[in-house]
Amino acid sequence: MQCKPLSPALGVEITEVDVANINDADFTELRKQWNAANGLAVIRGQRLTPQTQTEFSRRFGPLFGEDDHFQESVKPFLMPEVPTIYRVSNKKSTSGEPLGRSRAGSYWHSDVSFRSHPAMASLLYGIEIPAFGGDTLFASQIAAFNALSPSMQQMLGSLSAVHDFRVAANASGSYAASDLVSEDFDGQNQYCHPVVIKHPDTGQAALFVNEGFTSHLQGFDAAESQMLLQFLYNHCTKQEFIYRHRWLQNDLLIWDNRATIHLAIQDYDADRYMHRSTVIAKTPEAFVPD
Ligand SMILES: O=C(O)CCC(=O)C(=O)O
Repeated sequence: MQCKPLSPALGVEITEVDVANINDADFTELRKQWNAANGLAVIRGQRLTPQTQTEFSRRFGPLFGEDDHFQESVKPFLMPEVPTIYRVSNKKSTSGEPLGRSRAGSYWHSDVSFRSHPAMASLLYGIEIPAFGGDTLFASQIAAFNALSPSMQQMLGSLSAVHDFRVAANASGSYAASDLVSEDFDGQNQYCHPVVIKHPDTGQAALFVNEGFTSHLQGFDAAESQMLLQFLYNHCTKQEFIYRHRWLQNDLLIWDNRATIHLAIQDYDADRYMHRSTVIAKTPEAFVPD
């Protein structure tokens, strides 16, 4: 296995590994490299079926689609025969049916942060890639936290934020209203998390708010909450915390939603088709400095 850093803030490129047939020692090493790279691995040249992607993903933990389910309106985009695979695509079948969620992630977010058990790792496998366009941006929320002053870190450490799927659902251009169903808003897609969380493997602190799903800071009035959150959104997406991924066919990206946020750039018309599997996290814990 060869590993090469991708940017100062996050990301490691891994080559010379076949994740469909990875042994335990190499899996342990891969996971170590992933954590050391602040939770983003770009693994090149993989050959994955929906089944082998699911089996590899399960090594990280239980998956959405089997141990838990996504919000209801995601259902049409799951592979009927392999419901652990969420299809992300702008393609349509010959009869005009969407072959995946189009415009998925067109805002900064951490996957499923609106649940008590949000996403831990997301694994996105690039099957059809435009010749240019359709890059994905990742921002390290560990680097973003570390760059704040000690006073700001301490203040944020005592705060909690409500995450709510409604925020993305109501944002213009993100979801077609026709995709949404009433079960999306039955209460299970809203949860209050600490603003600074502790990574369970590394003990590092990371900011845990995102423009896509965070609705407000607990205990503040609307204007105060809006002001503080806007400061954080501007801060946590600064250029120095970002890696921009230009996809190659057969790339498998693994990102840690407890350490990163991401945004998919919607600047292409060419066909793009990807398979995502999503590992369920434990409920994040607040970071408490020593
Ligand atoms: O299409 C992409 O590059 C990323 C999609 C996304 O944001 C997601 O799957 O959460």
